[in-house]
Amino acid sequence: MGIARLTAAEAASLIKHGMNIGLSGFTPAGTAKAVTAEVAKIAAAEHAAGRPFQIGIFTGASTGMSTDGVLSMEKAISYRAPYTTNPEFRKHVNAGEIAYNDLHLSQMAQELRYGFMGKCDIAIIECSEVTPDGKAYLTAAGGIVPTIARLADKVIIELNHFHSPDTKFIHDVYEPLDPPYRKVIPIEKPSDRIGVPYVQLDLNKVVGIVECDIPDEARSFTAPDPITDKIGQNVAEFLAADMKRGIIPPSFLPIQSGVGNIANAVLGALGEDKSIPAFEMYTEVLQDSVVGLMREGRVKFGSACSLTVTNDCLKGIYSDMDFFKDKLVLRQSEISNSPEIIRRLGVIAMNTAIECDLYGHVNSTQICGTKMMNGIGGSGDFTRNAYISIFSCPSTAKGGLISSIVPFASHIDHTEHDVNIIATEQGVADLRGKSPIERAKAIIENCAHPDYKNLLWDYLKISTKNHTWHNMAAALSFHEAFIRKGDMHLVDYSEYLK
Ligand code: 0RQ
Repeated sequence: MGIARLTAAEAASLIKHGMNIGLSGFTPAGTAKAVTAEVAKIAAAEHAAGRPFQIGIFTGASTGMSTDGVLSMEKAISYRAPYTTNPEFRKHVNAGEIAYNDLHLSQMAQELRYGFMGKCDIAIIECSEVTPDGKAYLTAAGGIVPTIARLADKVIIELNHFHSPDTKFIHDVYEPLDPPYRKVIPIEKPSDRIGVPYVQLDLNKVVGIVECDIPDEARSFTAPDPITDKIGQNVAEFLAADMKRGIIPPSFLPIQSGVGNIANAVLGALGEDKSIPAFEMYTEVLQDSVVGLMREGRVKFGSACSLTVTNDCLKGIYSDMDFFKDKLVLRQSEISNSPEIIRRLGVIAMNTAIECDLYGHVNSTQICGTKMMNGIGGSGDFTRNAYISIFSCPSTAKGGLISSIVPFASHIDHTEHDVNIIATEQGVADLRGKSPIERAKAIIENCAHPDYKNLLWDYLKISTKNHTWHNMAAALSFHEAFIRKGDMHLVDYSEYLK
């Protein structure tokens, strides 16, 4: 008999108002796309008929236009977790229309299993191949698939022929047990494999296969510019110096690198700096720059949750699988981002900040403390457990009207206790082993833009000089100046000293 074939519209008709759906994928890589686009059409029709239609979404990380994008536009999402980068979704979240639960990515699968987020009704899983006995081979990401496939009442398979069936060579599928039965996750080096290359589905739950041929929806990057190049160079020189001093072993340590333009540029610079030996990655996303570095022999091995690469890059990997299959492994997000493994391997974590404050608190998510940008993603999983945790960002944003170094972060994702290094195009502040005021001085001296240095020194002068120097009335004065006057340069401390 085999598994039934369904059209995307037939599969979408199984999804009803009030249901929660679980999606494969991690970033737009490997996300189910065909059925959700049809769900958006159902939502539009229901809303036009005056009926409610909204669903909850559980997934690995961000998705793309065919998922978060079209569903947000149709106001069809009531709840979503975790990370997202979609601009449409951002608009609707910041309008207060969607309950968005922004949690550490390593925790997503286990929080579903623990029952923190309610029931997963239907899982939609993108595969490159599925066998008659229910072995599903995933595409460009590991995500949270074994968990949603097990928890959901029904499973829909998107068999996406855009992906090569050779993805079977790069997956290592493993789902841990929950406490009190959880075992050690036996990864001792980035290349260790601990599972099987497929997700075993329960055929009683599988309602059908939707065949499609849809490209992944990863964003392309803006080309590096002099600022991102300089940040990358500063980070690379800092790491090379730490190796020379013996802080990093001569064989180097595995690298994690976050998403976005800056992360991509930092990694490129690291690859070019030949004083750093060829290294391994233990990370959540592999971006285009890493794939190039693998071909050049600068990256020896990449362990990740997803191939968040452009489609050209992805096709390049698929057509060269003999080269890549022993240099790449894709894992579930709770394994790629596992605190246990990150701490054991001594991963060097490199993520991007929106803003950093004088004491090393980092805001990665919310503009001026209120407007969601993307989410914390895996940056917290890595930062908290890293051998060295690095945050980089340009010293200013929006043409210089915003200083990325502020007296007090308007929202804190990573605390002063977890952040070791801040790097901007101006230089690098090494916060390790320093007291709060020593950190503040290092950050102003090395990282702040020259236009903002005096304003930051003046902030310390008007601060109460306890263990942490602050003037609580003026702590958010930079943000207030931007909100009221459109320019952080226009901060006026006299307003707070009356
Ligand atoms: O705005 O898009 O309007 O131009 O933020 O900034 O400089 O292009 O940098 O693409 O690397 O993104 C932190 C958002 C940086 C990202 C963040 C504005 C800036 C621009 C984007 P425009 P850039 P990037 C792994 C780990 C959190 C999650 C994470 C991120 C836009 O890296 O989401 O690290 N990180 N996960 O102008 C106002 C400021 C600003 C600012 C920047 N201080 N105030 N706007 N911008 N700083 C990934 C996963 O977990 C899967």
